[in-house]
Amino acid sequence: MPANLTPQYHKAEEDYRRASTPDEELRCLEAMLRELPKHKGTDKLQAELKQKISRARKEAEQQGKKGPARGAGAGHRIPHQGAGRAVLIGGPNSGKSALLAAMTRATPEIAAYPFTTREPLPGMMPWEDVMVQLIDTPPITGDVLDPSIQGLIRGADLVLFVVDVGNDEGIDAAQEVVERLGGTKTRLARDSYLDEDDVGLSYTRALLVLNKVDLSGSDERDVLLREFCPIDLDALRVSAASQQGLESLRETIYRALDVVRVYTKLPSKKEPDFDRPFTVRRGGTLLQVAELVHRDLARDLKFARVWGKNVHDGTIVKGDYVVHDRDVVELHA
Ligand SMILES: Nc1nc2c(ncn2[C@@H]2O[C@H](COP(=O)(O)OP(=O)(O)OP(=O)(O)O)[C@@H](O)[C@H]2O)c(=O)[nH]1
Ligand SMILES: [Mg+2]
Repeated sequence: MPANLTPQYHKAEEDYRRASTPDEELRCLEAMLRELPKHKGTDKLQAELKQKISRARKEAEQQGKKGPARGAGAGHRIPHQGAGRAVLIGGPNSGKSALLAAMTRATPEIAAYPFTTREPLPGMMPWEDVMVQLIDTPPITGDVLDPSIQGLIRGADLVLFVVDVGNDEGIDAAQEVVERLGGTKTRLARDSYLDEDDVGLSYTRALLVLNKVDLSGSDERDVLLREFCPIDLDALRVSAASQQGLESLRETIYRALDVVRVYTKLPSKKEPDFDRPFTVRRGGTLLQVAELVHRDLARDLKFARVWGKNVHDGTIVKGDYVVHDRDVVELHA
């Protein structure tokens, strides 16, 4: 990779990874080509992008003939909220809705028969002083994959793959989910990234959530799952019913989002607003924080004073300052 790719290029690339329809993929690839600095060092990348665009165009045309694209449907309309989005997926009856109900104030239908959940449903999970958006989804089986789920997975910051280790059927159901997703271009992995060679093949960071550990035999099924199902993900053992492991699940979800919290302070006020931190991805800049506060502020930002563990109190910084967790910034326009 040439070192001089612009932030605009990286943004287009990130949008591409999250694209949920072939049409969107095509638009993002075109944006990447537009944003790519054109010189000798990027010749190879330009050629690769053009090839991908041509392949994506064909896929988009075929999709156009086939009808509704993956990513279409209700899930597409749920706006992003909070510090990040984690999507609960899994086989029928695994306890996705029970987990949503246990960790947020949402009130999904929970029942002992499969296909209870028909539409994606969001809820907000509090963690310390931030909120994380969780989304419950309809079940995935060998035969059924709701078109909205792939779009939700690709657009998620994190996927929670829920497996029922309280019943033998849970292991088979998990295997079906892995196989079903394996036949698509939407895959789960330890990190989110794009396949360099295959157009539209996108990996989303995921955690394995082994649910119903309150039931007997869950330990042995945990071992069975690893033996028979090729899932290379970090796992947590929880129970939506007894609440066991939920505190550590909450924390793991928050940490996996890899965001930092920044508190803003008005120049005219003595105290920062500690109620409502803004969050940006680790490595994010002051300018990104200013954008979250107000678009105009990002445009007009002159400097900021920062208080935090990594700077002297009141240090004056510019928009390119990399913010740290729990920094307090006083923005001056
Ligand atoms: N013992 C026990 N039962 C649970 C637990 N979590 C969920 N259940 C039960 O498992 C059944 C299915 O739970 P749901 O939350 O509806 O499962 P789901 O994954 O949303 O199911 P679908 O919407 O059909 O995909 C219900 O009877 C729940 O009460 C748990 O941790 N322990
Ligand atoms: Mg459900």
